[in-house]
Amino acid sequence: MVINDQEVQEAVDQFMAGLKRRNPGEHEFHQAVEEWVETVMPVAMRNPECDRNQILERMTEPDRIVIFRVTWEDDDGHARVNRAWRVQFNNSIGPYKGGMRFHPTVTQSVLKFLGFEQCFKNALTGLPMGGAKGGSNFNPKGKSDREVMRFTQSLMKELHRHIGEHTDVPAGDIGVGARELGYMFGEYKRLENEFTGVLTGKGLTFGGSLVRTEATGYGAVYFGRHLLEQVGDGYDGKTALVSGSGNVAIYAVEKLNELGAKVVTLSDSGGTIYDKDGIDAEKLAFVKDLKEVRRGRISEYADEYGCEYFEDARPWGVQADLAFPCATQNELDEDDAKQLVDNGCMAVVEGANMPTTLAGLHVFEQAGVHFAPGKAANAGGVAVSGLEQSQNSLRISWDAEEVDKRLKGIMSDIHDQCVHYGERDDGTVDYVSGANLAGFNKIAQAMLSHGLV
Ligand code: NDP
Ligand code: 2IT
Repeated sequence: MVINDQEVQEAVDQFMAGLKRRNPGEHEFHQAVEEWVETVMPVAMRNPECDRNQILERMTEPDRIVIFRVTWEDDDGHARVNRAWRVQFNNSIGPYKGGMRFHPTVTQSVLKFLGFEQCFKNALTGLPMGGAKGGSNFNPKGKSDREVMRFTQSLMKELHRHIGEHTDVPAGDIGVGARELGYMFGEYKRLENEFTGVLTGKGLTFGGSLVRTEATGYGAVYFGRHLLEQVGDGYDGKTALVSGSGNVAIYAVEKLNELGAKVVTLSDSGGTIYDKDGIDAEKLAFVKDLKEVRRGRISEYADEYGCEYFEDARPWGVQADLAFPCATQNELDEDDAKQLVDNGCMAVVEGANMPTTLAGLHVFEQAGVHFAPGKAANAGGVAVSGLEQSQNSLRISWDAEEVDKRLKGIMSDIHDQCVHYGERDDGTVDYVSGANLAGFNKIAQAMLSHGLV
């Protein structure tokens, strides 16, 4: 069936109008769906089964959302109230899987966009995982360990009834790391009297997987290596910008250093450090201690090493070959994209989820910048989470070499799928289309097999 661009655009506009009507004010969710539907609509229009079974409508409607109050007591004995959610988006190809985010900017819209993207990301890994996301508007910054513990325990008192190793397996995300996952696991175990792989990213002494901590950052850099090889290039001698200074950013820098690139920036919500000499292994050890142990600000790096610090700024004004946005959604907009293009940036690899705005993405597409979307490039984290589930089910632990080998294999396979579904006539690769279509095909097939559920 021949369908022209105008017909596709009209169908996209009509679909988005309906989605916006059904989900008013959920801007992040609208954005994630729009980026996706632009690429899958032509395929859906050519397949009458999609319309007959309302596949696009069903894929953009979460299976369920649980919303609940979390009451906890702060160190002064005052009651505090937060809101928490678990968005169980789609379990067609496996139990729900996806992280929990604790950050004051968390809303239902943010968690719906994250849960939606998680479905396709998880499908790309080749592992049996459906898509979900959860979290709370709780702000862990400035809270004592005991406050974080009490909040997390209170949250789990409700969440435990909605999750389980065969139902829904949460993990970490922004503001949820080893400490929070440890408390969550402890509380779940107490409430259910069961020691199971109900969470991933667990500590190594209670069922966690080696390389899970490093997996998202490492995986993004492995993906970037394939992307560069595809155009006959590599990391050696390249300068890279990394944003954020949390879990994903730190291990992206570690792997970029190992593979011969020089990273010159890191950031947090306070600003950006620019170290033109490069953030080498010794300086990165300082960042790990600063962020993972002392929970300090990135400006302290500039004090320590005497480099530049741009308050309230993001890294995208600095000249470099590569950009790895690894902080949060919409941290790279149209103007940032133009600046990167003007400065000769050749590739963007998303370590974060949806860090680039839709307008920014279109700037990169028009300029021919190689662009790896988060749902492909940052899938290494959830992939190793899937491997953690496998190890828990088998009651064994693989060594780091084995997990890293599997991670490399999965990232290579995701890259192959993107090329298979996204190769353009001129031989370049549209990774956004490729990732969306590969994930869509797999989930659509499973949904069609299951009937109208
Ligand atoms: P962390 O909490 O470890 O680090 C987040 C970093 O981003 C911090 O430097 C933080 O700065 C910064 N940041 C967060 N929110 C904002 C904001 N609104 N404005 C400016 N800076 C902000 O989280 P992760 O490293 O785990 O996650 C980073 C990104 O990667 C997220 O998009 C997440 O969804 C994605 N991701 C994470 C995976 C994982 O396995 N952890 C897997 C796949 C994707 P500050 O401390 O000042 O807030
Ligand atoms: O966005 C993500 O993929 C994650 N935060 C990791 C999810 C997981 O289940 O490991």
